[in-house]
Amino acid sequence: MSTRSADIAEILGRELGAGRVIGAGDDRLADYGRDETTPAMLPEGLVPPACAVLCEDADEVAAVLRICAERAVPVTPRGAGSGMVGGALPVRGGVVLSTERMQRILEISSDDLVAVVEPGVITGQLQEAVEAQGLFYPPDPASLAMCSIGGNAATNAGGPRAFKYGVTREYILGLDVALMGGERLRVGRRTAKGVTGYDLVAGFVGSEGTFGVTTQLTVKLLPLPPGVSTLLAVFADVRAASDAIAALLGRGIRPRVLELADRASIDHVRKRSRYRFPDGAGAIVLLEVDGDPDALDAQVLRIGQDCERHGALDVLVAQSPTERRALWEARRQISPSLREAHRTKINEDLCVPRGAIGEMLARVDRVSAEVGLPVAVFGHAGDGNLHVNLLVDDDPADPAVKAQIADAVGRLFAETVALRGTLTGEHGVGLTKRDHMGVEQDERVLEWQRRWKAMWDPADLLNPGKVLPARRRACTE
Ligand code: 2HG
Ligand code: ZN
Repeated sequence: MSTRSADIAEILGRELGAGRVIGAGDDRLADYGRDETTPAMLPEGLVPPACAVLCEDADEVAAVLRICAERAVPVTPRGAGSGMVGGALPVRGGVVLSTERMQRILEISSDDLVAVVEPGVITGQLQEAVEAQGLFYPPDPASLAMCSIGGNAATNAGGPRAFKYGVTREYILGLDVALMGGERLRVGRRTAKGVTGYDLVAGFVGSEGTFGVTTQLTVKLLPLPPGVSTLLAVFADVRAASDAIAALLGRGIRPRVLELADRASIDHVRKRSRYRFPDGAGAIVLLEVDGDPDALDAQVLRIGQDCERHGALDVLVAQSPTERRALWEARRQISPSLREAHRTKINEDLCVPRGAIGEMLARVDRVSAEVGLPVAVFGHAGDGNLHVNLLVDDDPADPAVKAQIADAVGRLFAETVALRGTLTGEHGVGLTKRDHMGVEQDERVLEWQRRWKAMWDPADLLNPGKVLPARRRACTE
């Protein structure tokens, strides 16, 4: 049975209650056709949603997936809408299924070191709730004040602390998911270890809402580190900073955070920042260590001395929790301040092997100069994960500017892969990188992924058009 998209809002309203459905004519619907993705990065011809459904529990999620599957209506799952690659934007219209109202923290167990949560829980709120009990949920995407744990699982989000603690996948033990058609599954476990069967959790995490919709997560917690100390090393330029990073990594130094920002990023964020970055800073490296408070001072001193030995012009240690917060606030404001200052920012989150960070930065500079687009680079340098932002002030719809952007992005991806890197370290593929997947992955690898997707969603109705590019040729091998 096929249903006109106009009718689906009415059918879902009848099933779930009108209060759950935002349909055509409601101003709020436009919000469900956009997220934090730069519009110029999106392909043309996206069909906006016919309606958005604000589900309140797993039964409602399953009902939406059943009703839409029966009527061949596409469904685009959505968390908090903080994604930067268009992963939660409908391509073929249909229904946006939002989990934003599923916000309950169902359990925090200090005995088992787990929390059980609904997908709409805001990541920063989960962190506060567990920290109040002396526990720790490490993944910290820069958007943690607004992003949701379900969206983090869908994209396998990272963040600064991934350097020491790893990304979201390492903290998801178990998932309840609803599949297109309405079937519900519980995958994974609650235990610290477990190897029973294939690791379906690992497959669902990072599948960008194309396999199923998460309705509950069991996440792993750690004891809260008793002390934290943050320091800022200032360098003459990004080259000096990346040489120092290489030297620190080579010496086996493992802070929990090792972030880099270049001059352009620092200069942009000054306007929005309470933290006063030293005048003329050409690059900064933000480091943070945690652990036994009695041992932290010595650790910080050693790292500071190492930074100085490797070219830092200055090393500043945050003297109070307020100063530390201001520093982090400034770091998290880099992305919004770049966006605010330019007509368009094209943000890629390239990731190269740690040993290639310096070379990648040099290649980024070369691409920027050759293509004629200024660039700001910052991010999770300890992981080789660089947020390369092309800053565009001309009209991105102008065909010449469009071609310039496409040229720059194509070259950045080619350089990344040439250095044995990967196109996205944490933001995901979504729509913006979908058609570049072939630069990194073999057609046969893509084909196996298409088969995997088809296993969960044979009619291609759940978040269609994401992650995997259209088939280029029949796969015969
Ligand atoms: C960050 O680390 C985010 O601040 C955003 O991942 C990155 O805008 C960006 O390029
Ligand atoms: Zn980031």
